[in-house]
Amino acid sequence: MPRRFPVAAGCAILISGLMGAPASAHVVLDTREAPAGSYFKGLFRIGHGCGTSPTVRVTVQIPSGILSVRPQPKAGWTIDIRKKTLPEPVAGPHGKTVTEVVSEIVWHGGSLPNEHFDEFALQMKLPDAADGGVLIFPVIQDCAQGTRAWVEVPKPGQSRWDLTSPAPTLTLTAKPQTHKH
Ligand SMILES: [Cu+2]
Repeated sequence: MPRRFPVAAGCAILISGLMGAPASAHVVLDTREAPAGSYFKGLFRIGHGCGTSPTVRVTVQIPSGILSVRPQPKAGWTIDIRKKTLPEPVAGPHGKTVTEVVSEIVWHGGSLPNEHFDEFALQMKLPDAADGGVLIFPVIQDCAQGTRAWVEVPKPGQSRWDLTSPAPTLTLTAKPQTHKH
Protein backbone atom coordinates (compact mmCIF):
# COMPACT_ATOMS: atom_id res chain seq x y z
CA MET A 1 0.00 0.00 0.00
CA PRO A 2 1.87 3.13 -1.12
CA ARG A 3 1.96 6.09 1.23
CA ARG A 4 -0.23 8.87 0.07
CA PHE A 5 1.43 12.18 -0.69
CA PRO A 6 -0.49 15.17 -1.93
CA VAL A 7 0.97 16.54 -5.12
CA ALA A 8 1.64 20.23 -4.78
CA ALA A 9 2.15 22.35 -7.86
CA GLY A 10 5.86 22.72 -8.31
CA CYS A 11 6.68 19.66 -6.27
CA ALA A 12 5.30 16.93 -8.45
CA ILE A 13 8.63 16.02 -9.98
CA LEU A 14 10.47 16.00 -6.68
CA ILE A 15 7.83 13.90 -4.94
CA SER A 16 7.68 11.31 -7.66
CA GLY A 17 11.46 11.15 -7.77
CA LEU A 18 12.17 11.17 -4.06
CA MET A 19 9.45 9.44 -2.09
CA GLY A 20 9.76 10.22 1.57
CA ALA A 21 11.56 13.52 1.09
CA PRO A 22 8.80 16.05 0.41
CA ALA A 23 9.55 17.78 3.72
CA SER A 24 12.77 19.07 2.25
CA ALA A 25 10.98 20.83 -0.58
CA HIS A 26 8.53 23.67 -0.08
CA VAL A 27 9.56 26.45 2.29
CA VAL A 28 10.41 25.04 5.71
CA LEU A 29 12.24 25.84 8.91
CA ASP A 30 15.39 23.77 9.11
CA THR A 31 14.76 23.17 12.84
CA ARG A 32 11.12 22.62 13.81
CA GLU A 33 11.27 22.86 17.58
CA ALA A 34 13.10 24.94 20.17
CA PRO A 35 12.82 25.78 23.88
CA ALA A 36 10.41 28.56 24.86
CA GLY A 37 12.24 31.71 25.90
CA SER A 38 15.45 30.81 24.08
CA TYR A 39 17.41 32.66 21.42
CA PHE A 40 16.82 30.68 18.27
CA LYS A 41 18.49 30.77 14.88
CA GLY A 42 15.80 29.95 12.35
CA LEU A 43 16.89 28.89 8.88
CA PHE A 44 14.09 29.25 6.35
CA ARG A 45 14.91 26.90 3.53
CA ILE A 46 13.59 27.69 0.08
CA GLY A 47 13.45 24.33 -1.67
CA HIS A 48 12.42 25.42 -5.15
CA GLY A 49 11.12 28.30 -7.21
CA CYS A 50 7.61 28.94 -8.53
CA GLY A 51 7.33 26.27 -11.19
CA THR A 52 10.64 26.82 -13.00
CA SER A 53 10.84 30.54 -12.18
CA PRO A 54 13.60 31.80 -9.85
CA THR A 55 12.84 33.20 -6.38
CA VAL A 56 13.51 36.94 -6.21
CA ARG A 57 11.90 37.93 -2.91
CA VAL A 58 11.28 36.14 0.38
CA THR A 59 9.01 37.68 3.01
CA VAL A 60 8.79 36.06 6.44
CA GLN A 61 5.94 37.22 8.69
CA ILE A 62 6.87 37.21 12.37
CA PRO A 63 4.24 35.80 14.75
CA SER A 64 3.17 37.81 17.77
CA GLY A 65 5.08 37.09 20.95
CA ILE A 66 8.48 37.41 19.29
CA LEU A 67 9.92 40.70 20.54
CA SER A 68 13.41 40.52 19.09
CA VAL A 69 14.34 39.51 15.53
CA ARG A 70 17.61 40.00 13.67
CA PRO A 71 18.12 38.85 10.10
CA GLN A 72 21.51 37.51 9.09
CA PRO A 73 23.03 39.53 6.23
CA LYS A 74 23.09 37.58 3.01
CA ALA A 75 25.41 38.22 0.09
CA GLY A 76 23.51 39.35 -2.99
CA TRP A 77 20.31 40.18 -1.10
CA THR A 78 18.98 43.39 0.42
CA ILE A 79 17.07 43.09 3.70
CA ASP A 80 14.09 45.19 4.77
CA ILE A 81 12.95 45.08 8.38
CA ARG A 82 9.30 46.08 8.67
CA LYS A 83 7.97 47.04 12.08
CA LYS A 84 4.63 47.61 13.73
CA THR A 85 3.61 49.37 16.90
CA LEU A 86 2.13 47.15 19.60
CA PRO A 87 -1.35 48.00 20.87
CA GLU A 88 0.15 48.09 24.37
CA PRO A 89 3.81 48.19 25.49
CA VAL A 90 5.16 44.92 26.87
CA ALA A 91 8.20 43.90 28.91
CA GLY A 92 11.00 42.78 26.61
CA PRO A 93 14.48 41.26 26.87
CA HIS A 94 17.13 43.01 29.00
CA GLY A 95 14.48 44.73 31.12
CA LYS A 96 13.41 47.00 28.29
CA THR A 97 9.90 48.07 27.49
CA VAL A 98 8.96 47.16 23.94
CA THR A 99 6.54 49.37 22.01
CA GLU A 100 7.41 48.29 18.47
CA VAL A 101 8.16 44.84 17.06
CA VAL A 102 9.33 43.41 13.77
CA SER A 103 6.34 42.32 11.71
CA GLU A 104 8.11 41.14 8.56
CA ILE A 105 11.58 40.52 7.24
CA VAL A 106 12.04 40.82 3.49
CA TRP A 107 14.99 39.63 1.42
CA HIS A 108 15.04 40.98 -2.13
CA GLY A 109 17.37 41.95 -4.93
CA GLY A 110 18.78 38.45 -5.36
CA SER A 111 17.77 35.59 -7.62
CA LEU A 112 17.63 31.97 -6.54
CA PRO A 113 17.29 29.58 -9.49
CA ASN A 114 14.63 26.90 -9.23
CA GLU A 115 17.36 24.28 -9.61
CA HIS A 116 19.03 25.48 -6.37
CA PHE A 117 18.01 25.81 -2.75
CA ASP A 118 19.09 28.40 -0.20
CA GLU A 119 18.54 29.36 3.42
CA PHE A 120 17.53 32.71 4.91
CA ALA A 121 18.41 33.12 8.58
CA LEU A 122 16.80 34.96 11.49
CA GLN A 123 17.87 35.15 15.11
CA MET A 124 14.85 35.43 17.36
CA LYS A 125 14.06 35.58 21.04
CA LEU A 126 11.26 33.06 21.41
CA PRO A 127 8.31 33.80 23.69
CA ASP A 128 8.11 32.34 27.20
CA ALA A 129 5.10 30.20 26.46
CA ALA A 130 4.34 28.36 29.68
CA ASP A 131 2.43 25.64 27.92
CA GLY A 132 4.50 25.34 24.78
CA GLY A 133 2.58 26.01 21.62
CA VAL A 134 3.32 26.34 17.95
CA LEU A 135 4.57 29.48 16.22
CA ILE A 136 3.48 29.98 12.64
CA PHE A 137 5.70 31.85 10.18
CA PRO A 138 3.79 32.59 6.98
CA VAL A 139 6.20 33.07 4.08
CA ILE A 140 5.52 34.79 0.78
CA GLN A 141 7.80 33.60 -2.01
CA ASP A 142 7.86 35.95 -4.98
CA CYS A 143 9.45 34.69 -8.16
CA ALA A 144 10.38 36.37 -11.42
CA GLN A 145 7.08 34.92 -12.62
CA GLY A 146 4.46 34.15 -10.03
CA THR A 147 4.11 34.06 -6.27
CA ARG A 148 3.58 31.30 -3.76
CA ALA A 149 2.05 31.97 -0.36
CA TRP A 150 3.20 29.45 2.23
CA VAL A 151 0.46 30.31 4.68
CA GLU A 152 -1.68 27.21 5.19
CA VAL A 153 -2.11 25.80 8.67
CA PRO A 154 -3.49 22.30 9.34
CA LYS A 155 -7.06 22.19 10.62
CA PRO A 156 -7.88 19.74 13.42
CA GLY A 157 -7.42 16.25 12.03
CA GLN A 158 -5.20 17.41 9.18
CA SER A 159 -1.44 17.06 8.91
CA ARG A 160 1.06 19.21 7.03
CA TRP A 161 1.03 16.57 4.32
CA ASP A 162 -2.60 17.37 3.56
CA LEU A 163 -1.67 20.95 2.65
CA THR A 164 -0.47 22.28 -0.67
CA SER A 165 1.36 25.30 0.73
CA PRO A 166 1.95 24.82 4.47
CA ALA A 167 3.38 27.68 6.51
CA PRO A 168 6.66 26.91 8.28
CA THR A 169 6.03 26.19 11.97
CA LEU A 170 8.12 26.03 15.12
CA THR A 171 7.01 23.99 18.12
CA LEU A 172 7.99 25.46 21.48
CA THR A 173 9.30 22.93 23.97
CA ALA A 174 9.57 23.26 27.75
CA LYS A 175 11.76 26.07 28.95
CA PRO A 176 15.03 24.74 30.39
CA GLN A 177 15.83 25.42 34.05
CA THR A 178 17.70 28.70 34.35
CA HIS A 179 21.13 28.56 35.96
CA LYS A 180 21.96 30.70 38.92
CA HIS A 181 25.57 31.86 38.74
CU1 LIG B 1 7.47 22.31 -2.39
